[in-house]
Amino acid sequence: MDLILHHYAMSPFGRKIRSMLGYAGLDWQSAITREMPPRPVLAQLAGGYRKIPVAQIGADIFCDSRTIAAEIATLANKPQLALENLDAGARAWAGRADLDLFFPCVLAAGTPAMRRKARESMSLLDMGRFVLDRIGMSRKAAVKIAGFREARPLVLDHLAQVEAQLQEDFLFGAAPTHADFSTYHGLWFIRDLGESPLVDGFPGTLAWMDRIAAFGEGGRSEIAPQQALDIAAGAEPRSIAPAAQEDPLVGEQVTIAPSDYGQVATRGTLAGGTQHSWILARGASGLGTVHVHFPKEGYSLRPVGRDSA
Ligand SMILES: N[C@@H](CCC(=O)N[C@@H](CS)C(=O)NCC(=O)O)C(=O)O
Repeated sequence: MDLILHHYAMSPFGRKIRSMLGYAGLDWQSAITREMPPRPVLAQLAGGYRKIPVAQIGADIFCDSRTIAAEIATLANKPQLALENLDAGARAWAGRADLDLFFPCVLAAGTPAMRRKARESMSLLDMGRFVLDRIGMSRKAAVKIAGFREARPLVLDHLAQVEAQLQEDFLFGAAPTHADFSTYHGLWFIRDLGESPLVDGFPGTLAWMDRIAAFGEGGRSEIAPQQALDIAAGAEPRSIAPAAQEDPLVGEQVTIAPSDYGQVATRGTLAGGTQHSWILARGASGLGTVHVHFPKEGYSLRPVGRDSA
C-alpha cells in the first residue's frame, strides 16, 4: 500500500518529506491540503493535529516529519532516514535545523518572489487569513520564535556552519541522513521559493542543495483528499506488537499535542508506545478506527481525567 502525503506545495516540511521520498525512490500518493485550517479531511484522519505534513498508510496516520521519516526509512530500507538511528550529534543538528532555524529561514525568505508565489497559490482573502493564522500560531507558541531582525544573522550563521560541516557530499558523510533533509527544507524555502541570494556566498552548500534537489520527489501521483478517506475507511490499522502495549497508560483516554507551536491536541485511546513514538486509536466518523502515530520527543501526552485538573 502506497504512502499518502497530505501537504501543500509551499510547505517546507512537506518539501523535507518529498525530497526524502525522492532519495528513497518510493512511489507515493499526494493529497493536497490548504495552507491553513480548516482542513476537514485531516481533521477526520488526525483528529486535531494541525501541522503539515501528515502521512497515511491505509488506516495508520503519521503526524510530524519524524514519524513519517521513520516509515520511509523502513519502506526503503534506509535506516539513516530515521532520526532515532542517528548519533547524538546528528540528532541534535537535525533538531536545531527543524525547530530553531525553521522560523528564521521562513522569515528570511520573505522576498517579493515569495510574495508573488504565495499570491499565485492563494486568493487575496486566503492570504489575509494565512497571515493572521501564522501570527496567531507564533503568539501562542510555547517556544521563543525569532523575530524579523534576528532572522537574517541567524540564517547566515547557520549557513557558515553548514558550509563547514560539508566535508563530504552530505552533512554526516557520503550518504544523506535525516539531518540533511532537516537542513535542506528551510534553505530550499530561501533559495528556491524566495529566490533570495542569501545562500550564494556558500558554494559548498549550493552544490549540496543541488545534490538533494537531484533526488527529485519519487514516483508521485495525485489523489483527491476524499480518496484518502475512502482508503482509510477500507483499511484496518496495523496490529501493534505486544511489546509496544506495555505502557501503563495503554487503554486509557489521553490527549497528545505538540509542545512547541501549533499545540492543538488529538484525543483518543492510547493503543501503544515504543521508545520513540505513541499510537492513539480514534474512532473517526465514517472511517472506523484509525491509529494516529506521534513522536514522543517534542510532544506531550496527558491522561484525559487529569487534563482538566
Ligand atoms: N515538527 C513538525 C513541524 C511541521 C511544521 O511546522 N509545518 C508547518 C508547515 S511547513 C506547519 O504546519 N505550519 C502550520 C500549518 O500549515 O498549519 C514536523 O516535523 O512535521
